Amino acid sequence: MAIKNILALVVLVSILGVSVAISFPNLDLNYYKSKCPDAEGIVRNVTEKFVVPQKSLAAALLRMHFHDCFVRGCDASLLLKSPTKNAERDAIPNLSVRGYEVVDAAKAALEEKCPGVVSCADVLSIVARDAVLVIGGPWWAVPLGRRDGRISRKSEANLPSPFADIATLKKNFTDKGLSVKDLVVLSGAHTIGISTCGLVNPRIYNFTANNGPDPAMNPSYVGELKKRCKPTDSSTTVDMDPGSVDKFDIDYFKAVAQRKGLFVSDSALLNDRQTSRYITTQLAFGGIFSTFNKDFAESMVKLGKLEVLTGNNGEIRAKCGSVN
Ligand code: HEM
Ligand SMILES: *[C@@H]1O[C@H](CO)[C@@H](O)[C@H](O)[C@H]1NC(C)=O
Ligand SMILES: *[C@@H]1O[C@H](CO)[C@@H](O)[C@H](O)[C@H]1NC(C)=O
Ligand SMILES: *[C@@H]1O[C@H](CO)[C@@H](O)[C@H](O)[C@H]1NC(C)=O
Ligand SMILES: CC(=O)N[C@H]1CO[C@H](CO)[C@@H](O)[C@@H]1O
Repeated sequence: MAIKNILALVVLVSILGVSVAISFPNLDLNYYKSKCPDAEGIVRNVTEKFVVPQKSLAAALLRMHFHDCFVRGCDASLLLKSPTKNAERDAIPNLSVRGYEVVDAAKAALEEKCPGVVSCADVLSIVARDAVLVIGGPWWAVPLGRRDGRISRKSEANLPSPFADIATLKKNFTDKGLSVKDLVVLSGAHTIGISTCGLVNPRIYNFTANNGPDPAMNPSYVGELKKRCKPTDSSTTVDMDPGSVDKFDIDYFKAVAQRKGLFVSDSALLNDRQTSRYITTQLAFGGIFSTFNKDFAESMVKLGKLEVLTGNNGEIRAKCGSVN
C-alpha cells in the first residue's frame, strides 16, 4: 500500500474513532486490559486487606460510591479535599462517610504498577463492588474508563433525604435516569451499615405535633431505638438492619415489611405499588426465589454510569484527594 493510502486510512480511522468516542462515551469492561492488566486484581487485594478484618467498612464504601455518583456523576468529586472545607466531602450528608483510606491505598498501589492510568472514579467503583463481595453480596462486572472531575462543591452535595416521602424519592431517582425499580433495589443497600442517632431521633421522639413517634413505625422497634438513641445524643450509631448489619441479604426488606425501616425513606417503599410489590416478591417463600442479588448488580452498574466523564473530559488524578 502506498504511503498516501496508509495515511488516508490512518486519518479515516482516527476520524471514525473520534466520532465513535464522541457519540458513544461508553464505559468498557476491558478498558485497562492493555494499559494496566492487573488493575482490578490490585484493587481487590487492597479492598480485601481492609474489609476482611473490618466488615463495617463495606457499607461505608458502598455508600461512598452512591454519594459520589449522585452528585456531579461518578467522577470521584466526593474524594477531593478542600483547604477551605468547601468540597462535597464537607457537606452534611458526607460527614459520616468513611473509608477514604481504602480508596487512597488502592490508588497508591495502582500508581506504583501503572502510574497515571487508572482514575479514582474507577477505583471507587471497583472498591465498592469488591467490598460488597467480601460481605457475601453479589459480584458484577464494572464497566471502566471513567475520568476524574476537577470540581467539588459543598453546595452541590444534594442527596436524597432520609425524611423524603415516596414521591420525592421516585423523582430524585428518575431525575437521574434511574428507575423506580432501581430505587427499591438500591435502597436494599441498607441491608448493611449504620446510621447516627441524629437522623433517627426526629422520627422516634418528635414526629407528630404532640411529640409522638412516626405512626408508620412498628412501636416495639421505636422502643428499641429509644433505648439506644437518647434525645440529645446525635452521634451514637444504630444498625440499619439489626441482626445482620454486616451481611448482604434480604433482611432489609423483611425489616421494611415489618415496619422496621429505620428512615422515613425506608418505610416509604411500602407506599408505592411497584416498590411494595418488589419487597413482597423478594420475601415470598422465605426468599428462596429472591432476585435481589442479581437486581442489585444490575442497578449498581446503572448507578455507576451516572454522568460519567470520558474521552478528553476530566483527568486521571495522581492522588484522589486533589486535582493534578
Ligand atoms: C434512597 C435514598 C437514600 C437515602 C435517603 C439514604 C439515606 C441514608 C442515611 C441518612 C444514612 C445514614 C447516614 C448517617 O448516619 O449519617 C445512610 C447510610 C447508608 N446508605 Fe443510604 N440512603 C439512600 C440510598 C442509598 C443507596 C442507593 C445506597 C447504595 C447503593 C446507600 C447505601 C448506604 C449504606 C451502605 C449506608 C451505611 C453507611 C455506613 O455504615 O457507614 N443508600 N443512608
Ligand atoms: C493479590 O494477592 C494474591 C495473594 O497474596 C497474590 O498472589 C496476587 O498476585 C495479588 N494480585 C495482584 C494483582 O496483585
Ligand atoms: C429530591 O426531590 C425534591 C423534590 O423535588 C427536591 O427538593 C430535592 O432537591 C431532590 N433531591 C435530590 C438529591 O435530587
Ligand atoms: C421537638 O421539636 C421541637 C421544635 O422543633 C423542639 O423544640 C423540641 O426540643 C423537640 N423535642 C425533642 C424531644 O426532640
Ligand atoms: C471524612 C471527612 O472528610 N469528613 C469531613 C466532612 O466534613 C467535615 C466538616 O468540614 C470535616 O471536618 C470532616 O473531616
